[in-house]
Amino acid sequence: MAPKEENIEKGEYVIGIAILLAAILISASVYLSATGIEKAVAALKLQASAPTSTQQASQQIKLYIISDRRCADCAGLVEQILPQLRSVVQNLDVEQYDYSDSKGKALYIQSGGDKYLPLFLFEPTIKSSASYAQLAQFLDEAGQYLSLRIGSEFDPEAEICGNGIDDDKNGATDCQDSECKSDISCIEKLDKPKVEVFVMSYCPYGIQMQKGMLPVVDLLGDKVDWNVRFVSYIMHGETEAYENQLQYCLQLQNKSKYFKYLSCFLNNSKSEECLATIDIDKKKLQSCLNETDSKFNITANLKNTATYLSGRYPLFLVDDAENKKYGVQGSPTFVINGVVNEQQGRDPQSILRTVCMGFKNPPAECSKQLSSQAYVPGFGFSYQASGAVAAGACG
Ligand SMILES: [Ca+2]
Ligand SMILES: [Ca+2]
Repeated sequence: MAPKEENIEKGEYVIGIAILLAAILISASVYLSATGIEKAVAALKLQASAPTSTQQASQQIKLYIISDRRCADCAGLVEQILPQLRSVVQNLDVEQYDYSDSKGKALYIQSGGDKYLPLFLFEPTIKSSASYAQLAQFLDEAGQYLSLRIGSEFDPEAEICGNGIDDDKNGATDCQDSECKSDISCIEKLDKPKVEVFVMSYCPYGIQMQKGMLPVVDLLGDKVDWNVRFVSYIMHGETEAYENQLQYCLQLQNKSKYFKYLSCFLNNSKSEECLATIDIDKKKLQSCLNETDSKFNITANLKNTATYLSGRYPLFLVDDAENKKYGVQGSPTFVINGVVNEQQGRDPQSILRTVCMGFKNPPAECSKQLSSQAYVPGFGFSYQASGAVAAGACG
C-alpha cells in the first residue's frame, strides 16, 4: 500500500521526553498539535502558587496510585509522573497499591469506568488545592475520586501474553488466547529467525535502528537471516537512491562484508572510503549495480518526476513486494518472522530481545545483555541521552 499523503507530509520528527510526558498527560497520541503540547508542558512547569485563604498550607492532598506488577511499563510511567505532580501539588500524600492487593482492587472498582492502569486517583480535597486550576483540565470524575488523565494503556482484566497465566480466566493461556494474536511474543518461532528492517539509507531514524542492530548481528551472526530492505520511495535525494542501491548489491554479494561496510558507513557516511575497507569483487558489484538499475528503473524513476510519489518522492522499488506485503509506511520498519513490530526499540538489547523471541530454541547468546541505550539518530556512534525517546521516523 502506498503511504498516504498526510503521512509523508509529516516528514521527520523526534519526540523528546518533555513532549512525551506532556503527550501522556493529555492522553493523546504523538501527533498532537504544537499548541496542545506547549500548553501541557507549560501546565506542568508551573509551580504551585502560594496557598490561598481557602486552603490551609498544611492540608494533605491524598493521592492513590494503583499500578500492576505484571505491567512492564507502568512503574516507569509512575516514576515519570509522580515527581512532576509533587512539584505542582503541595502536601501531596501518596499511597501506592498494586492491582493484586485487595485495597488496590477495591479502589479500582470504586473508581469505576477508568479501565487502564496506572491510575492516579485524587481525593476530592484536591479541589481546595491552589494547583487545582492547573490540574482540572487533566482530571476526570471517577466515582468519589478524580482521576488524572495520563494515557495509561494497561488493562488489568485482559490476557497478558507470555506470563504463563490465564489472566482473564477464559481457559486460554498466553498465545492460545485470541487476544494475543498480534503480540510480538506470540510470533511464529523458527529455527532461523528472519529479520527484515526497512530503511532509507539517509534517514536519521533508519540509521539509528541499523546502528542498534549491528551489535546483535555481531552476537547472533548466521543464526539469524538478516535483511536490510529499502522503503519503496526515497526522501533524501539522488544520493540516497544510489546508496540504497549499493547496499542492496553488497548484501546480495556477501552479507558479512555488507555489515562490515555498514558499520563504517553508519559512522561517517563515506561510501567510497567504507567500500575500501572491505574486500569485495568490484566487477561483480558493478554488474549488480547495472542490472539493478535497469531492472528496477532506478535512474529512470529519478529522472521522471511524473512517477514521483505525491509529486515529491522518487520511487525506489527493489523491495516493493515486501513493502506491499507488510504495508511499510516509513523508515525504520522492523519485521520479525513476518510480523511488523510497531513498538520495536532501537537499542541493541531491545532488538536482541525481539529477535530471540523468533527462535524455536533460543541459543545461549540470547541470555547475554547488550546495551539498553540507543544511539543518536543520524550518522555517528554516540549514544542518545538517557531518557530520550527514539520515536522519530521518515515517511
Ligand atoms: Ca497470560
Ligand atoms: Ca486467557
